[in-house]
Amino acid sequence: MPREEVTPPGKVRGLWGWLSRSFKGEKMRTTTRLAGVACGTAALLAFGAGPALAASGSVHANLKAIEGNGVDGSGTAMVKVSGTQLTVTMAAMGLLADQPHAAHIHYGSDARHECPTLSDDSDDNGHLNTSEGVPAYGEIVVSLTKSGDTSPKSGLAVDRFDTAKGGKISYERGSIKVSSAVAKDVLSGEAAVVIHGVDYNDDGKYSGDAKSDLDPSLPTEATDPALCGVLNKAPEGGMDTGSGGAAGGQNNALIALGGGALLAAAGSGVIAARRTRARA
Ligand SMILES: [Cu+2]
Repeated sequence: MPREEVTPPGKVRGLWGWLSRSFKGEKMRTTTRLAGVACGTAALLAFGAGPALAASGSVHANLKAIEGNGVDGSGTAMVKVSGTQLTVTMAAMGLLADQPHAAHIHYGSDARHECPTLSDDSDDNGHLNTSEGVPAYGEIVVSLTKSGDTSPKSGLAVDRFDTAKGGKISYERGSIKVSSAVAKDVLSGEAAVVIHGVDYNDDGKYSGDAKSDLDPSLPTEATDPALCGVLNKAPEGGMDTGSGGAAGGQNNALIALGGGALLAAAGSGVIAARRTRARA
């Protein structure tokens, strides 16, 4: 019975036997066997080199008012990364009501990975425009539109951004496709969420003679940054209820176990536990 010779040992034997009986012929059997080998290799790689292959996890930002831009607001943002898909949840308040607010994830490999301060006000006008913030937070890498394209090209797609009804934004969007490089940058803890749109003259709309540094057809109020927060790997103090060490202890234990891979695998669970605790 030469055909029996290709039957592999062990647990898969039953399945293999079924497959062999189902698909008569050497060619199909060879293909099936090769597929089995490929799966085995993939599984080995996934467990052996997890963090390098599987870019998954969550980052979180506390959004704070940009210095000099007259916004009395705040917010939070959470970005869940699964491979090359992002799910972004964002909540903010204190924004100019009922006007479109461009919002982005910014990143620059040579940026400072922080939110700008008045020391970045290179034209010394007392406000920070979007360009003046770039040395701090980098360029747009994802546009947080409500529909359609989410690439940097949609950075000023004002008709597709949230209009902050009552000054509040409550945003959630999943399946935001990014490159693996952007996914990695977002997970690095060095990207930032920026919500734009301010009202220097308090007239309830985007107005004034100063033109936007991004699009001269718009007033600078429409595009100057309002809120900003760096997407950290762990929630900042503000999210922590102070109950202390359980989540941190869990992290430490995982690190002690030697596990970048283990930590990455457990990451989403740890974050979920923290969120639950923070809300409690
Ligand atoms: Cu932006």
